[in-house]
Amino acid sequence: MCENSRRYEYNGYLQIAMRKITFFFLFIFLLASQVFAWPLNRFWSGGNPWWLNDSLTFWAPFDDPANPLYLVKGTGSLSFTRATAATYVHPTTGLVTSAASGQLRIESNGALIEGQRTNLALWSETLGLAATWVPSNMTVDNNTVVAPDGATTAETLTASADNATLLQSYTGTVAAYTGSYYLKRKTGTGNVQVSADNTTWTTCTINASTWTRCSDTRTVTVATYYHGIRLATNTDAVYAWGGDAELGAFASSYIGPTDTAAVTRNKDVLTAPVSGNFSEVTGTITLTVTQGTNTSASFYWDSSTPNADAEDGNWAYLHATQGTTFTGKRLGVGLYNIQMSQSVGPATNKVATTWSSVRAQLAKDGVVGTEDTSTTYSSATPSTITIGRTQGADYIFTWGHIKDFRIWNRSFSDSELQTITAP
Ligand SMILES: [Ca+2]
Repeated sequence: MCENSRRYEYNGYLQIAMRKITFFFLFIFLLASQVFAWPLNRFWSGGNPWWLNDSLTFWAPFDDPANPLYLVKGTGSLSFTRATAATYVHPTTGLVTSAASGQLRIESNGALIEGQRTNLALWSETLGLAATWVPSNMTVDNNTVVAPDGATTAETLTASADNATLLQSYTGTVAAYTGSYYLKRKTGTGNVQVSADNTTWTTCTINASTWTRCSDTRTVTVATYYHGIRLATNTDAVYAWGGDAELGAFASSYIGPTDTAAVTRNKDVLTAPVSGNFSEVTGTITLTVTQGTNTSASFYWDSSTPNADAEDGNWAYLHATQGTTFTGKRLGVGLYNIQMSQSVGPATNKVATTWSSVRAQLAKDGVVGTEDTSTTYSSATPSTITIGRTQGADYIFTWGHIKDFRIWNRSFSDSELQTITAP
């Protein structure tokens, strides 16, 4: 008994000692973690060097499809309008998903900003309707597999001879039109081709495991054309869905489903308030832009004054013409116009523009432009910042994605621009 109680006593002291030792090391650990965490937090606050956050006035990440207008930081709120529904590729599910009118679409590369387009292809998800989609040397089986939107609405196209086609007629003017289709290989290895004019065909690289959106752009010159799909080799078979024929030199996001009439997707209009977020005297804007194969001009952001001038009504803007230039420009009193080279998309670029009373500069992917030190700032105050589009009546769109849009209320040095835009 006595021996046992002594043992219990000893064990009790041992446990207390162990607890004390444990608490001591826990205390040391917590102290150390605070000591080391402080500078790390200072440096990495918000995932960014802390010295950039002190003057950050506005930050729209555009990374949450469930909360597309969310601001990490800012005064007021983003505003978005689009008068029609639209589709987008959901960043989590990967499915072609419907967005209601007024819903900003967030894809994996950020906010998708497009202009108005019309899908001229009728019955876009009913490719077996022979009165509209005319098969030649081809069998069409309806609703055989799961489509890119997750519903079992995709058709199987099987060639019964070489150069089997599935075509739909449309009426065009003298302009560029683009036909696009989601395709996936079922059997065979022959060429799979698409065309916007049934004369010249683009061969598309597809596989048997994922859907590929194939497109072809042709400038049409007579009234009636046929767009569609061609299988070069007899007995080859593909899955097909989402026929889309648009007036334009590149495919925009899929517009559908269509049935007896063409369907129009209206323009995306995204704006941010100036007050509290933006200073016309000094500031910096950075963003990440991802563009497809749009070869025309595209705008990343724009601002307007209450009294619009002759060129777009802009106070300042940032835009690119693929294959030629990336431009930062400021109009009115104290013009600056800095340009850098720009490659043809698809590409993702981290870009920045900065301005002050003595200097303006541009940067892209860690490289700065040629600074302009002749600038004196305009007395005009912009009323709105438009993201991904011009303010003016000509409405030039990004036709791509804007992500991580930030405004600072101070001008950045060249080295800061290089750091913040480093790829
Ligand atoms: Ca179908």
